[in-house]
Amino acid sequence: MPFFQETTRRICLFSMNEFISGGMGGRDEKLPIFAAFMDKITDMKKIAAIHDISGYGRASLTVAIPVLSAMGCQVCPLPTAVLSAHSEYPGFRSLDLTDHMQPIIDHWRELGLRFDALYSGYLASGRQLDIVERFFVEFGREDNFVVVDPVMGDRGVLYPGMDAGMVEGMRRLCGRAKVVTPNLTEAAFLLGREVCGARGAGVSAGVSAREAEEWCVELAGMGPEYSIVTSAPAEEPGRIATLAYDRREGKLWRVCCEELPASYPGTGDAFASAVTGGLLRGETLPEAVARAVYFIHEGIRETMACEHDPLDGMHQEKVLHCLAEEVRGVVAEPVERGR
Ligand code: PXL
Repeated sequence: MPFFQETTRRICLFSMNEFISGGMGGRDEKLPIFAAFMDKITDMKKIAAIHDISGYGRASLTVAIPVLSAMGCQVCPLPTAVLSAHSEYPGFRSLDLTDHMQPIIDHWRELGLRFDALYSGYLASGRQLDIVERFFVEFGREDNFVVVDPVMGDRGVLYPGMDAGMVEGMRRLCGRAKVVTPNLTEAAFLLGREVCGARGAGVSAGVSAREAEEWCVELAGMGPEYSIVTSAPAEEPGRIATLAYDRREGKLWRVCCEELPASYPGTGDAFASAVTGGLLRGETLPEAVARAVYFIHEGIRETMACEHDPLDGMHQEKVLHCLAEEVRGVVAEPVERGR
């Protein structure tokens, strides 16, 4: 079956989830799931998304915009840099936009813009950290929230261009956030923990499931209400965990799934974007995290099933429907602490 027909068929066949089961306002009940989902959105959320845009390789804004759009949010990009391709491609070129960020913010102030979420990811310089921090202070309100995805590294190492100063700055920025979403490597750098056990190896090498849970709780001590750690080890072999801690409730959640033998750049951006969209939509922390894990897991499975260049990222285009449908086979379980 040609690609388009197959995708359309799948989108149409997915069972209606509870989000769309509450009445269709006179429209046909068998509307395709995306249309039905969008019909329900009457209060369009606006997100200021502060990331680079990488021309090639799915990462940052190239990922965040489609994910958040598919969740019915308006994305307002504040680009930090334009890259020829993301920084894992050898020889990438980068146009740093530090000097252009404040004029964009100034115009947004003149326009009187208000955002429902302020969401930062990859930042290209130390000065950008200061600009973003001031932006959070100025545009943060009682009724919006800040998400910081402290994009710095993976598999035990920092990305090219990241250094101790950037780590320190990210720590400060995390202190301004309601939600932080580091992977295990970034969590280690933020907490000043040893990461050499994981260097270049499987992400979870050298860190136990229990230690990763402690890191997740400790991150919330830096200020955020919700700390989420991805690519964490699970207790059962062959599985991988995403951990989420709600500081106010004192509750830790674990979402486990099968560890697939592949990893793609940009999946962290897709994950953080899906969590942001879910929270904006009114999902609870465990609901938003379970949906984001489901989306990424399905995306990795679809990518592995196709001929692909791993550096080019996850084939998210094929699984955007996961953001609107019922989550299946992935659950957030409460973790009993101090066991
Ligand atoms: O996916 C994180 C990311 C974002 N932006 C750029 C990157 C990366 C990861 O490699 O290189 C430019």
